[in-house]
Amino acid sequence: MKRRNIVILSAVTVFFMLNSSFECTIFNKEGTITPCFTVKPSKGDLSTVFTFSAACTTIDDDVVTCTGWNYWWTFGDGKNGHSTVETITHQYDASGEFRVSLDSITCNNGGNFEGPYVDYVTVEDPTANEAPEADFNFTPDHGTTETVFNFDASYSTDKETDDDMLEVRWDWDGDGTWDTEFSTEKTATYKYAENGDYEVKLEVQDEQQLTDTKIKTLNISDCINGGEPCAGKKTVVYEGKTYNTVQIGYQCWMKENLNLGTFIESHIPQTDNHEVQKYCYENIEANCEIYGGIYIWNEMMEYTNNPGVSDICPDGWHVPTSDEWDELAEILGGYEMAGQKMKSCTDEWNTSSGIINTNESGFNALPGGKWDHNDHFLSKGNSAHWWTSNENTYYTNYAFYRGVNYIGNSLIGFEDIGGGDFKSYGMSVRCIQNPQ
Ligand SMILES: [Ca+2]
Ligand SMILES: [Ca+2]
Ligand SMILES: [Ca+2]
Repeated sequence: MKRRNIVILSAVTVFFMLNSSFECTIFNKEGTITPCFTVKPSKGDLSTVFTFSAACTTIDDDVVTCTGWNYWWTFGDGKNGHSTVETITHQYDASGEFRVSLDSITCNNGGNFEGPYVDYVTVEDPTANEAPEADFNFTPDHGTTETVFNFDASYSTDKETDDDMLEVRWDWDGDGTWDTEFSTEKTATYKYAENGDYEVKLEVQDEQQLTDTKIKTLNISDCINGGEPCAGKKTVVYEGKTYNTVQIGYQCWMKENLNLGTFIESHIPQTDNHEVQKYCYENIEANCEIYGGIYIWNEMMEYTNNPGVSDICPDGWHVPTSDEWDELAEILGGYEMAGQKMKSCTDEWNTSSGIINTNESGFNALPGGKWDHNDHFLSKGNSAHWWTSNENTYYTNYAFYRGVNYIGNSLIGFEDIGGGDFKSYGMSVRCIQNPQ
């Protein structure tokens, strides 16, 4: 605008130079009028009444003989205006950028200024601008209170506003209060102080202040869900069911309990009948899909006693021996803390103890409970129990097992003289791959 003013002032000077030879008494001095106008607002839409004011025009004190001024306007939309006061209003019936000029200021008793003085107004059609579309990503997709999350709103788009002019703001904790001001910076980091499910809200604003929001949920928990599948063997298909694998140290385990054989109700004994039979918790077969089958020790060992050799796990796999369970405990930092790293972070577990499961190992132990030979199903939600392939050699109607409980962080299963449990009890079976 400044540049235009300079051009116009030169025109004014030329005008007075040309007129100085006229017999015009009211302009008795060159350059006595410096034309100017302002417009408010400078930008609007079809409903906006624009006010143009020539109040910024300066008229030299020497010009005193004028009995009344006239202001002559052109609004740039083919319409003209005349006012006897400094201001005039105008409304547009189409959108666009309009060249407005104060063409001349004339005096009733002769003499005039001829401009023009020019400015521009922008009239926007609200239907011509569409709201932006908000979108964002964050990494990692879940974490703990130690995790620094990276948020990226650059997936947001707008038809009219350039990406780098779009403004964004965040409500990371979903409390309804914006945690940042609007900014064109699309990436940000945030760390959560407490566990929970959070609704992350992004608002995007275009240059015409149209907005859009996007909400995504983010979970903060102590759950780590570690563990990678075993190299070259992500899954094992066995008798029509697919089992995932997980590498824990140098051991390769199935990630789920074995769910093999024919479901029978628990009042019917599992017997040496050349058919694998299973119980399902509370005699509900769907529980076998979640927690695996429940087997008495002899059924699991195929009525032999060859630890690590003969059992119902598939070829290349076997029921872990006591030693292999010991090795697992050692890999996970000892029996006292292994259980926490083995238990799933899922809500099958009784949480009343306040113990936090991390599943750091990826073993993903679910609380499938067990069955006793008085035909009671026990402890689903509270504990998991897996057989070892070793019997108690002092009390040979006993065999050893391992377990985890909702109350503690340990992997349990004492192998002293009285250790283990009746072979005629029913427990879960987890298979481990044969040493490679
Ligand atoms: Ca837009
Ligand atoms: Ca907030
Ligand atoms: Ca059987």
